Amino acid sequence: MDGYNHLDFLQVTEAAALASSRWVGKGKRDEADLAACEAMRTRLNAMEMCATIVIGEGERDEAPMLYIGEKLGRGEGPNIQIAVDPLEGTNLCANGTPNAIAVLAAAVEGEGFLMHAPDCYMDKIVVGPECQGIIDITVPPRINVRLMAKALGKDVDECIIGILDRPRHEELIQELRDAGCRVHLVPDGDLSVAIAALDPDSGIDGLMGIGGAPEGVITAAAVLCTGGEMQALMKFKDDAERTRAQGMIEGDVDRVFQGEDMARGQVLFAATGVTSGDLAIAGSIRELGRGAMVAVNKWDLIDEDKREALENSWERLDQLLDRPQRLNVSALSGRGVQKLLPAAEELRRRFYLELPTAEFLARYCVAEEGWVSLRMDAPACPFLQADNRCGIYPVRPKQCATWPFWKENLRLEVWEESVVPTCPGIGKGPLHSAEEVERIARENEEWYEGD
Ligand code: VTB
Repeated sequence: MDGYNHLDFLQVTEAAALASSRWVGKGKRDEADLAACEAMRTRLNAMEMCATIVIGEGERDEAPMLYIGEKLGRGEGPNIQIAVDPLEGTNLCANGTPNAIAVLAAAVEGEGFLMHAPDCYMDKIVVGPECQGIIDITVPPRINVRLMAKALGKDVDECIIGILDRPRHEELIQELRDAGCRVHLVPDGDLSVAIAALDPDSGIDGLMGIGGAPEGVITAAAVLCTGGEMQALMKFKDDAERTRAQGMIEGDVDRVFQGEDMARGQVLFAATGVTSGDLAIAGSIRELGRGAMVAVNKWDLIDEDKREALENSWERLDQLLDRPQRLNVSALSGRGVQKLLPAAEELRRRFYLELPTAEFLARYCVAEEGWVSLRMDAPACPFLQADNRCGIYPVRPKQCATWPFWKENLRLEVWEESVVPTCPGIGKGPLHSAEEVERIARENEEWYEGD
């Protein structure tokens, strides 16, 4: 996609990744997906282009944002077709496990092509550049893996194939293992596995198995951009799915699809990690309102090119985290390592109070009727930050951690008159059962009484 600012698209996936990274590990896949969608849509809409979503969150009636056919952009500039997956691996994000990414592929109409795949399954095989020209999805997987081993100059025993962990893959997994191959099972996200397969240094040699067809088209865009090979077969649940596909795809829908049948010409591919890489960490650090120190290991061993790439990513991190302290160290030669502990200590001191108890009590607490509590006269809690978040959240006092489940709040009038109007979290987050609420209140009280 010449003449277009590629970095704009990278910022789109970065924005989506950053937005969803705030939900990493929180068990809320829908919230994470929504955050990614909103961020991605806002960014795309601000770009000078007439864009149409060709692969997105679903059909218009089932997805409010980034649905197939949605027009985005400022309405001037080139006509661009965009395939998006704002959060590929919503479960991975919700569970805090690796491989969740924000991803998109784009093609200027007339210059590039992205297949409009229906939301059905697709059997895929993806390999990196060294295995280009040797795979064939119609032959048994054990044959493909033998050919791959030969091309890679290693034993089958050293080959690693990534596969989605699903019952439908039992036979495939068994066949590969019987052939001596190693299988890397992932709970979700075959697109990330495919990206790893394209990178000769990732340790994954190939992707096999059945995943989503829309993800397959975005994978084909990645293959086109980085080199490597992909072949696929559409898998239909029933005739209705096949008929629908026939209306969307040119040619025989039961043929072997080569990567170029799904993405060809001038195509752009952009992806940003959500649950791995610096952005995810940056997101959670910001979420907690904390500071960060970054240690760059093996600094003295990396070559000029890598140093430059590192400096560039450092600049991004620098903006995201508001100037984190950076240490260049080398665990191998020991250079700079002695600075790590004092720097970590300093960081801790800056973000958590280290005060003798007497001073803490005098500065931040009041004693009333035999109870010691945080003083709220400053004008609010002394630890409330400008962004309305708790400045000492991970170490906040019990009274805050258990609020509003205090015994005195568990009366309807008190709840309605003083808790509901003052607590922005009411009605959000997980639902607690009555027994649980009572248990928290009881424990809270016992804790204070025993104090
Ligand atoms: C596939 C795969 C994706 O979800 O769509 C999968 O391509 C859904 O498969 O990468 P199941 O119906 O078997 O759960 C992902 O793993 C994540 O979006």
